[in-house]
Amino acid sequence: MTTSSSAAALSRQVLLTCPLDCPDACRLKVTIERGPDGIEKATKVTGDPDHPITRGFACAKTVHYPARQNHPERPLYPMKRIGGELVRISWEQALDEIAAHLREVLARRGPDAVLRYHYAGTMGLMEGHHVHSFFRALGAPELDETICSSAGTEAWRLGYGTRYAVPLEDVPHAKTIVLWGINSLSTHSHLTPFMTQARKNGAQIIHIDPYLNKTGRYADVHLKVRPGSDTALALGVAREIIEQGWTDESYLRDAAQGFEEFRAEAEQWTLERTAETTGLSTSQIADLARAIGQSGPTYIRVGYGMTRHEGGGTALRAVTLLPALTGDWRRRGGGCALSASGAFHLNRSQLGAAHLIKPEVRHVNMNELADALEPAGGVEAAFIYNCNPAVVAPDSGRVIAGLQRPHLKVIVLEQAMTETAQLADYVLPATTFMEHPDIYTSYGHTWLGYNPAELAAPGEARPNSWVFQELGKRLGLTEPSLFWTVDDLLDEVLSTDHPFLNGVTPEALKVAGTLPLNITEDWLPYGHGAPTPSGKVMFTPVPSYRPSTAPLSDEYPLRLLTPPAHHFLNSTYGMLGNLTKAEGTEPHIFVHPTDAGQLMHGGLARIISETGETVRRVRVTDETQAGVAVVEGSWWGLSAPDGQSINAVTAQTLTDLGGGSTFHGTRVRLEAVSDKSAAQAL
Ligand SMILES: Nc1nc2c(c(=O)[nH]1)N[C@H]1C(S)=C(S)[C@@H](COP(=O)(O)OP(=O)(O)OC[C@H]3O[C@@H](n4cnc5c(=O)[nH]c(N)nc54)[C@H](O)[C@@H]3O)O[C@H]1N2
Ligand SMILES: Nc1nc2c(c(=O)[nH]1)N[C@H]1C(S)=C(S)[C@@H](COP(=O)(O)OP(=O)(O)OC[C@H]3O[C@@H](n4cnc5c(=O)[nH]c(N)nc54)[C@H](O)[C@@H]3O)O[C@H]1N2
Ligand SMILES: [Mo]
Repeated sequence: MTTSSSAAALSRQVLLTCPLDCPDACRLKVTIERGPDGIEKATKVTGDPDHPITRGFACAKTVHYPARQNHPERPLYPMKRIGGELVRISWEQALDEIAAHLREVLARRGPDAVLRYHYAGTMGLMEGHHVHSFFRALGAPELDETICSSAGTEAWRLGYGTRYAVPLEDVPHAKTIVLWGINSLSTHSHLTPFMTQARKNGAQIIHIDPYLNKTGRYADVHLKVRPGSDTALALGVAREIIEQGWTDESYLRDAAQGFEEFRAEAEQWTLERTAETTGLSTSQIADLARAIGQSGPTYIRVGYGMTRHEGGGTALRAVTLLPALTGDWRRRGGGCALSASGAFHLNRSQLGAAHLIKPEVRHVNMNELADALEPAGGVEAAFIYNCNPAVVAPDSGRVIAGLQRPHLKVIVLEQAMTETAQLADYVLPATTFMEHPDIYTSYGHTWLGYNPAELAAPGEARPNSWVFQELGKRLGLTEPSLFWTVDDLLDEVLSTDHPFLNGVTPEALKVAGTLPLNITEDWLPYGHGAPTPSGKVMFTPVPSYRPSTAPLSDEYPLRLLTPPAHHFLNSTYGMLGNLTKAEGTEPHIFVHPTDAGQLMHGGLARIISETGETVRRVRVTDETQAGVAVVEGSWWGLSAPDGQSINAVTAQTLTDLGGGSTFHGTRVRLEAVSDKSAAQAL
């Protein structure tokens, strides 16, 4: 696509899939301009008006992508720490030295001493997934990718098997929409037009979240549930649905298994007991049950928020079984959505050289990075890519200390000088999604995307895959899949005859740029059962409510939630956050008036948990509830008054299912600090 005839060579527009970790996987319209120096740069990002999910708009975060891509502090050359400073070196030197270190560590200690650490900075199949093949060829530990979705994924697997979701296009058919543990207006913004359409068709929108945010304000009803109590709420709702006779007996008989055991559990959750546990009123719970049980199809969009607690997997299981009670899976627009990922039935057998994983290989749970970096963990080379653990990993103080241990070489592949990159022994400059080709799935919709490299890499930035191939050559690795191109990978992942991929050929995808999976419009993912071993939706093992093993106490009277912010994607765009700091923006802690005590609105508070301490400016607001404090967003630590990430106070505690993270389950106390003493702590 080319614009402006006289300036044809100066400005053009291209369509590319957004690579960031978000369900929307938007089709972006990117304006590229050629400067007087002849160098092309992206200058503007909007949404593709013709893409049925993106619908012409980019989110409040990604409109800033050109600013981060063209940021003056973006690393563009390899760097090595020499005498405490990061100094520019050549690629040859960087790769030769890193390979030599690896050879030495492998000979002396074996592959257990080499750790890869990454997450979904890019969701590209090549730069985000296939690159792990280098480490699998070495036999290095498996990283269990638990920081985000594993509790939810495991909960869904137990109930439903493969992760399918109600198609977004069907949402306008729903008569009740329940947004449960998701701040979708910020974190899944392309759902909003579908909900607005449903609302025009008469739907009621209910938001279940411990504090009032953009989504609560958009909804018709906001239910301020007590954190960690969703299992109780779902069981209370289930009891009411059963008592009132709103269950779908034919669905329960034909498509589900274990309902009788579930009913016995739900029976214990009277409205009164549910109210006591959840902090809601009996009438709010009864109304919720009526809306879900009686309105015609109910669409329940669950988010990861409810899963980021000790009992988070069970909570998600309890909530997601509700449409099996009502049989809503049989009605268009009815059912539940967590992730649509399962619909991409790609051939993943060699993705990331998965075929090389040995049963005896050591596993590292990525939520336990702080432990893994302790001297006893024995790691001597850590490769960090697509991730910013100094900010996003729990117990970040100990992570930061670990990254600085003298016996450990830290190699960070990055597009930004993150706080992790600033701690590295080697920083290797990475390309962005506009500068490398890749393949993209989505967890919010069912379109597959392919991006060519639209821009030349600036400076000496290189794709992750290039770095690992160069290291592989230096180490004499012969695993063929390590040396695949994106075209090879595309051929491989599409080499399957699953009907959803009929017509989705490499050639067609590369011409179109994005293609929908071959799913019929009347598809009801769990209308007749589920792809579990029994073929049924599983009510067993029955979800049962367990209170937190770390209850609130006099010492720690508040539960701290740390959910995503509207303008950040995890810590991505944090760099821009630093720029806006100059305009007076910084992370705040929201505190309910009844908990404010000595704290001043606009003053500073020390947040103290069992893990650590950090300082934030206070906003006293009744948007939260008594006993609950909130800090939105994984801001770069240096945006905060004391230079620390909020993860200085979160813990490695894992969820009941899937070994997941518990970012919203921290118990804390707050102490007032003067601006002066906070400044001295810097
Ligand atoms: N703007 C923006 N968008 C993003 C991201 C971002 O950082 N910023 N991150 C992306 C990523 S990686 C992810 S995983 C998703 C996450 O997106 P979500 O799934 O929306 O985020 P969560 O952290 O899971 O929190 C969602 C909501 O759950 C609430 N919550 C916390 N505890 C509980 C509870 O016990 N019960 C209930 N019912 N609610 C609770 C929180 O207050 C929060 O408002 O968003 C993606 N999109
Ligand atoms: N307290 C608290 N902590 C949280 C959360 C929370 O809700 N509360 N959310 C958690 C969740 S859900 C998630 S998913 C994690 C996310 O945590 P991360 O995966 O660390 O996500 P980001 O902070 O966005 O950092 C991604 C990094 O990858 C880099 N990157 C992007 N593309 C490429 C590439 O092609 N190559 C290379 N080499 N680098 C690239 C970006 O520049 C960016 O610095 O954070 C978790 N941490
Ligand atoms: Mo995430």
